[in-house]
Amino acid sequence: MILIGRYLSPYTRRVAVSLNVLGMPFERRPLTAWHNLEDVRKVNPVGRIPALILDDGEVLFESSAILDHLDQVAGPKRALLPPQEPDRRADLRILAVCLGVMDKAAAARYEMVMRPEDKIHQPWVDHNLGQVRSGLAWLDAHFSHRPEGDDLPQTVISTVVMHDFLEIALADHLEMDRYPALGALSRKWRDADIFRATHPDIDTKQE
Ligand SMILES: N[C@@H](CCC(=O)N[C@@H](CS)C(=O)NCC(=O)O)C(=O)O
Repeated sequence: MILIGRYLSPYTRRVAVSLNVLGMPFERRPLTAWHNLEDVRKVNPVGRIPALILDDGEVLFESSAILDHLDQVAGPKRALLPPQEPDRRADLRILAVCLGVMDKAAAARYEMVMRPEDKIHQPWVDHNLGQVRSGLAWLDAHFSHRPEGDDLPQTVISTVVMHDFLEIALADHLEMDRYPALGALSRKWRDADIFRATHPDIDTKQE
């Protein structure tokens, strides 16, 4: 399998960590829509990362659709998202907030980095950051009630990846110490090999 995308993308990275957790080997091409749009369009008509090229050449895109396929291949006992209700919908709720925070963080960041400085619309940045903060507060309350475990379900993988992304991409705009349960979860996992092997620094060092 070949994973297309850079690890600064939390969507790409959650797929990479999941592949590692499931013990599924993969190669990676660290492309982005900004530097390699034509190549990214060849694997995703919308021109976004991640995409996963399967061994038979079929291409999957959208991180949730890719992860759904990996869970199907892994089977119900190893799947990272519970296959049965009510656990499944409970975890999908958490993932919806986690992905919403990623989307809103990306929107705030794009507004700040893609526009000329005099065209940045600060109310739109603030709007998105407000949504990031309220999503983080909800997730922090959730994880403060969750018993510490050594398992790595998709909810934990995506939350740790999302937390790292915010610390790298929006550290000057968010007060991450307001979310102690998320900080504790991140500290517990971020140095584990399975996360370190996909740290965004890996791509920076390749440049
Ligand atoms: N919902 C998508 C989001 C993917 C996404 O937004 N990827 C970003 C990188 S973090 C991208 O390729 N952006 C380029 C663009 O939107 O032009 C997923 O879960 O895969």
